[in-house]
Amino acid sequence: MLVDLDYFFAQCEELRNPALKEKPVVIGVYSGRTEDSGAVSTANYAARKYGVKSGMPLFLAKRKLEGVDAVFLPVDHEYYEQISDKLMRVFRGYADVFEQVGIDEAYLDVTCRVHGSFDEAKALVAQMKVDVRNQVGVTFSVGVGPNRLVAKVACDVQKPDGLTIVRAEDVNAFLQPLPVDRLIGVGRKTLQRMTELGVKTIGDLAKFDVQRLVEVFGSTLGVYFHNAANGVDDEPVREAGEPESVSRIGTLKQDSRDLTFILEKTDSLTAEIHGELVKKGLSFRQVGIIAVLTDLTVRSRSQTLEQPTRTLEALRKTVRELLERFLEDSDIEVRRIGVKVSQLAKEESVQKRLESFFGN
Ligand code: TTP
Ligand code: MG
Repeated sequence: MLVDLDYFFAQCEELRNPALKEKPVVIGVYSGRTEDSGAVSTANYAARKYGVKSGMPLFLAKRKLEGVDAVFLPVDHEYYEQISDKLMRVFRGYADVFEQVGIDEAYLDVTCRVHGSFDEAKALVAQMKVDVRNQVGVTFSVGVGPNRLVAKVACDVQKPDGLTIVRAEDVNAFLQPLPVDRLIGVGRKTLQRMTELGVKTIGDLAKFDVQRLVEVFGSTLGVYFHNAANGVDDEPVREAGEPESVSRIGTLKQDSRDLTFILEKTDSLTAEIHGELVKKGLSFRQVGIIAVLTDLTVRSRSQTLEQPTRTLEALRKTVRELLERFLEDSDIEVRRIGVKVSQLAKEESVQKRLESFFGN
């Protein structure tokens, strides 16, 4: 799920001065040249009714609120950071894996603790809303989906104090009618280009020839847009500051395609990798091997496990399976062999996942 605080800076101001709740409130970044030069940082929903928006010049916001009993305040970042820290601590407690992505936004992977059930996710959000109201006193909106991308788009659909749940089977019906700039990465320039191509909705983009997209936007973006429009996103939620992967590679004493011989090498690589994971308290969910062959071509194979794990046994078993399959497919000898683990997460969250999984 994605959680995003409602009109965050302005809501923080309401928190320390509840009398503001009755009025349109505009938070401004004052550039200081003249009294009204600067831009709107955010505004509460009462002010938004008058057409005030983030990024708008302050003088324009003032004009829109002329004759209205509105309040204009300068940003107080330090105070908002304090509230944000408090909120993030609460949110973190509801996640298997937690990733803060902005001062008022965070992704929560809750898959294990809700046993993959959207109904349980809904109940979890209800509990979280009460908890945050009691502990901090603010409201937020939530999007729940089968992946990050869908959760993010869902969160923007209903605000403030919203909750939008999009189940796996409803992803396409949900995304298709929405304007294409609801997708992350479709900014003003991209939107313009897409409009020229006749792409208005996410559905238009999903149907658009992927080859053409690659020609227009390059392969990385082109493929991303195609996948995103189809609701496809494999990015894991990741704790900040953790490496994305740990890997080791080594050269065989002699070129070989003998399983036992190569396993001797991978066993020492997996031992090193495992040591590093233990030191950092990380679990892994994806295992890959990479082989440099005698003709210097590079091949790789990978596998995602059903559960995150941290045992050396599981790592070795998966490496062995990958290697067996690889050797069946290839008749060229291996010169160098590497092992990589990814989709890493803090051990404690695995513990929590297991606890919630076994219901204690
Ligand atoms: P947002 O979450 O984009 O906006 P919001 O929380 O004010 O409103 P919403 O209810 O739609 O989520 O941004 C979080 C904070 O970041 C926002 O309160 C102020 C700041 N911000 C700016 O300073 N300038 C900007 O242009 C935007 C978009 C946000
Ligand atoms: Mg917000």
